[in-house]
Amino acid sequence: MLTTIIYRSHLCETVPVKALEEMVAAANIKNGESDVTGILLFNGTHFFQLLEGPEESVFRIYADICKDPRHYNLVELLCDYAPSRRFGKAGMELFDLRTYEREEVLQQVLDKGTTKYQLTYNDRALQFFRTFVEATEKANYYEIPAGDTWDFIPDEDDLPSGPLAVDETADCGFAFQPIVDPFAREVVSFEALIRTHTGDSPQAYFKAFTGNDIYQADLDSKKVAFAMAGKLGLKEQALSVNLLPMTLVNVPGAVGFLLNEIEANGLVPEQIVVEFTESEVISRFDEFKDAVRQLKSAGISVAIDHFGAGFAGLLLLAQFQPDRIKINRDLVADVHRSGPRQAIIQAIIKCCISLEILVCAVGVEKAEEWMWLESAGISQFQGHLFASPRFGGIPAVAWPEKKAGL
Ligand code: FMN
Repeated sequence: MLTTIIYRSHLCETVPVKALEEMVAAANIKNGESDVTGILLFNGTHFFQLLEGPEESVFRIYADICKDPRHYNLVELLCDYAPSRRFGKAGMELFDLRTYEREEVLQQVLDKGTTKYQLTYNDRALQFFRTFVEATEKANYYEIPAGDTWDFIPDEDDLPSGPLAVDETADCGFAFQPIVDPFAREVVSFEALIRTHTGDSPQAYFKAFTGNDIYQADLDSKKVAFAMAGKLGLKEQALSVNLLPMTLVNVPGAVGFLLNEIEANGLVPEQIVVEFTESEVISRFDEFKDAVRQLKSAGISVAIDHFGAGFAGLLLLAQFQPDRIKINRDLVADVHRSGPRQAIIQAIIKCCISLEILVCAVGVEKAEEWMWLESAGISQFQGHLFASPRFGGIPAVAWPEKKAGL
């Protein structure tokens, strides 16, 4: 199937521009043999390339290009299919934008077109060319250093002394995972993640319940969460717990129960954040709104977890504004390499800035993801890169340290 990939990248400082000619000559032969066309633009700093041809060949060549150490910060902007080739000539062509007038280079690209009437500016691929040539998106190119610029070393000295807060007699247990602000070197809050009493998964815990019992179990488990948090001495930071929206609707006196348990364990409502999952919010919106009203009037904050997972989208923020949102891990994964993920996260951030909603990125596993998100304006992170959940206790945080000599 005829496939088009467009990406943008940054030339390494150590690579002389002259060396590009040789690379293009070799690529011209390789592309020609694979029936692939590569139109490469270079503006003195950044590359922009369109690859077009049979799917398997385009993916193979693109995989080689991604591994090429002569460039970095490669961001895939488009991966699409087309009925016919935009650019007939297989091979490779380099346009050095410094030697062309802007309009001229676009015209040159259009002149490569197989059938000119197809190359209209309605075409997304062509629009990407125009945007790159006109440099209108440049403010959004976050130039992040290589991931190995940083060491992430767990700070064991930070660990509280004393035993883990596991209660053998309770039905369930909790693992605690910090949400951190790495530049401030600060733990801003903890999330209590439900487990069985032996530390097994949430699914293993909830599978014992059917029907409405699940809501009672959901609520009762918070007694254990607050007791463990109290024992662990989480007095300063915020504490997030997850709740099904229907728990507040179905279990009479649920908010009163939460407030009692919060107080009984030396905590205050203002430090508690109740997280609702985006999908559950959407399927029961009216009930959810009522539950939120009750929580907010008790002083408890509300967060939407898994935001952007595809159930609600930004419309949710028109209907209800939480105190914070947690961006879904599927959006965060490899964000530094993906134009679409970057565009969506930037839109979420922009919205949340206007609405004064705090944004946290969840599931951060790579230094590059963290650096890109930090450049985009996020300062709170949760993920294995910094700390994995620890059953019954608080894990050590691996704060980023710049490697010596970098
Ligand atoms: N190699 C290609 O075969 N086709 C290309 O279109 C192509 N474009 C490239 C664009 C840039 C910006 C850079 C830095 C490299 C490009 N390369 C291209 C080179 C590949 O990354 C890689 O070096 C090459 O495929 C290795 O080929 P070989 O294993 O046959 O030597």
